[in-house]
Amino acid sequence: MKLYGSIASPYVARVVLFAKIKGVELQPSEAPGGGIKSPEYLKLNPIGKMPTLEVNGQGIGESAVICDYLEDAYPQKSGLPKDPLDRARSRLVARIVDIYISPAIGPIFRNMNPAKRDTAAVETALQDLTKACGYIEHAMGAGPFCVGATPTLGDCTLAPTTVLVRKMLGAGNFGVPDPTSTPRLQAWWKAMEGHADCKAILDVHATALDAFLKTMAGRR
Ligand SMILES: N[C@@H](CCC(=O)N[C@@H](CS)C(=O)NCC(=O)O)C(=O)O
Repeated sequence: MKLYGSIASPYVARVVLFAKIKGVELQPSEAPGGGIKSPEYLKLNPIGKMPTLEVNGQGIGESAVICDYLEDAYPQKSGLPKDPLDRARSRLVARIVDIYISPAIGPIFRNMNPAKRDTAAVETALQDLTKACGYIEHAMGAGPFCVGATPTLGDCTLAPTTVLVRKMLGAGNFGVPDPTSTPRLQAWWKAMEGHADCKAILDVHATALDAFLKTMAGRR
């Protein structure tokens, strides 16, 4: 089994975190053929995005589906809570990240440069982002993690995205309060940082993301 992609990607970092909390060691490596648009990579994953998990020569794309696969293939240690309602909460956090937070990140990411900013697009995206963080808080159960006392799927999905949101809002001078800094989300983040395995992966992710954002800023 091989994971392709860069740890700078929140989608790749999610899979690495999820594998780790399940006791599966999974480090990403460079895409075959030299990149995610190479014919070799596209054969495994025609979507041409990272990550891809290669299992027995077959490619599985989409980070959420890769996490589902890992949960099915490595059931010994679950990455979801035990209680059905708690499982739903953890999955709901992950779903909200994918369908409400991620779409709001795109316009913010493309408008980091204040001199070339589409302010209307940014304003809408920031409002969507703030609303989505509210949905996340509503989906969360008793903490300190998204659901309970240990990290599960929701945490692994939310954490790298939170890193990205904080870095973008910090670097872009958007003049809005960080929607991930509410008391519940701060308590959640503190729990993530207090979890040695999660912190180690999030630190590597954050460093790689810094380098990526610096490269992108140089092109704007
Ligand atoms: N829905 C996909 C999104 C993956 C994604 O957008 N990955 C980005 C990196 S963060 C990518 O590969 N972008 C390259 C491209 O779109 O060409 C997933 O969950 O895996």
